[in-house]
Amino acid sequence: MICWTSATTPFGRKVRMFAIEKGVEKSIEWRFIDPWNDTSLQAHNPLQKIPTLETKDGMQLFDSRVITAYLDTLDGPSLIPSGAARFDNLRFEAMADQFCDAGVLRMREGLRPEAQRSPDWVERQRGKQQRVLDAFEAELDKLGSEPSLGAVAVAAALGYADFRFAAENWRATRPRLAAWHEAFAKRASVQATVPPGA
Ligand SMILES: N[C@@H](CCC(=O)N[C@@H](CS)C(=O)NCC(=O)O)C(=O)O
Repeated sequence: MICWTSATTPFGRKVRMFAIEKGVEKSIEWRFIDPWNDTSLQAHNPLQKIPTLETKDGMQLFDSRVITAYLDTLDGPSLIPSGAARFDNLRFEAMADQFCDAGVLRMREGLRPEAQRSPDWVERQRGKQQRVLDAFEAELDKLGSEPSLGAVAVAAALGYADFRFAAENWRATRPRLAAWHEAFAKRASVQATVPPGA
């Protein structure tokens, strides 16, 4: 299998952590690219976004949620529980991914010429991020300490918060989440995927 990703994308980091926890990372060739400029990715994903996974059967899978769902079907322990816990996990993944979506939008807005930037738009995205972090703190009991889909997704989002928005100090008002992250971040899957310079 081939996965197009980068060293800094939080969505790709979630997929890499998931693959490590699942025990399938070595069956994937990880190709780091710049999705903003590398149009060759369009041959695999019309959206030209990372992560994109090509399976052994030649399926081109995206986005990251489809990739984690696929990887979970491979040999190895399932990281997505069944029953009600399944939807807790999918919900955590949705919140974590959209935390990162909001972050990417903020980052990209900051790269536009100053006269074209919208402070309202940035604030709207920042508000989404703050509410997601509050929801993580409030719902932590459902997350647990095992390396589930939800846990990996939340760890990727918090890693992204530390990487891009460290000055906002998410830990200051979320002590339970901070303790959870400190423990989870000791896992090899988290350590092996830290973005360069983070
Ligand atoms: N919902 C997507 C988001 C992927 C995404 O936004 N990736 C960014 C990099 S962090 C990207 O490839 N952006 C290129 C673009 O939007 O053209 C997922 O979960 O995979």
